[in-house]
Amino acid sequence: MFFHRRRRWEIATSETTPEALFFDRRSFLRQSAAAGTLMATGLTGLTSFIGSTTPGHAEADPAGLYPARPNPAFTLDRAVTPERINAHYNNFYEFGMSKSIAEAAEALRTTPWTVKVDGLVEAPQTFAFEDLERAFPLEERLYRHRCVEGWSMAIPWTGFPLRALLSRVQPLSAARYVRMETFLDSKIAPGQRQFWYPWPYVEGLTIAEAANDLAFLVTGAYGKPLLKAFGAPLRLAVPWKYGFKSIKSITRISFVAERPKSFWENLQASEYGFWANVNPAVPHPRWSQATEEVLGTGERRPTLLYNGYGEEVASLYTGLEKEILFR
Ligand SMILES: Nc1nc2c(c(=O)[nH]1)N[C@H]1C(S)=C(S)[C@@H](COP(=O)(O)O)O[C@H]1N2
Ligand SMILES: [Mo]
Repeated sequence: MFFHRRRRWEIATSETTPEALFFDRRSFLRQSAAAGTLMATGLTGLTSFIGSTTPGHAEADPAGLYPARPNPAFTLDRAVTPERINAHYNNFYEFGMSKSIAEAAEALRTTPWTVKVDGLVEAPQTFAFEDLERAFPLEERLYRHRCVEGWSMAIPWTGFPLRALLSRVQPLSAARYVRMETFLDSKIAPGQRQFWYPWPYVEGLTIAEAANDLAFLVTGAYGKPLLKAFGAPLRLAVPWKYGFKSIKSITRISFVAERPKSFWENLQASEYGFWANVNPAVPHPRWSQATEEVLGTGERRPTLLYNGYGEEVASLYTGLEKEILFR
């Protein structure tokens, strides 16, 4: 059946179904009641999405690390999403609830930037971002990216496998999970003034997931250092999981014994779990996951189990069938 659809990036944000909708309605009402008026926040979330053609300013590349060598092992079954589309359709709640946070994200200061690696490791270490970026060989990989809201993109990420960092810092055997955390600075991130969100953004993986070759620490995209809207200067890409697992603007990576509770799980555990592996057969409480809109094309495609990465990751989940693996 053919549906005539406006392209997603032409749809007003108010018509889309952002991940936060369930919660935002309540918080909006709560805040409105507190302020005694319906004027308060929330309204920014209703601003129409108007894409411009200029992406944000790329970070400097003094060491000439970009573009990095493409790794031919990572190919796509679809075209790369144009950068101008990707750069103006983002989820980055620190900078607002709409998809058009690119301008607001320019307030992020990424120099200096440190990444603290701590917890249950042989060699805890705080890296200056420039050192981290130079400490591991960078490569470019083409990855699919699937948001639980039902849209997808295809992105040339630059970075290095998370497991390279693991071998550098040597997790202890007591470490069972990797917990990752985003910056916390409400002076520059207006979203973080919305006190009802459990800031900072937190995500986590098991050690086995983190050691899988696909788990990628991203420092660049489209052959350049990361734009701020993409989560500069360091983000994660775990393409077999829903996009919310791919945490942006990471400041801390901790090796821990207990399963970390993520930002979204804290907000709404019935909708967002720890595993969040892509599965077209398991609907999210608010969205079918059977198909996805390929941003930039108007095309709708069947979604693939593990977002098409089953060969690489399915074995991570043998013996875990009792877990809620697909939410
Ligand atoms: N710190 C942080 N990381 C985040 C988010 C966020 O709001 N804050 N949103 C997540 C969600 S829901 C998705 S779909 C992806 C979006 O990445 P993109 O904007 O590069 O497409 O980032 C994820 N990482
Ligand atoms: Mo998402």
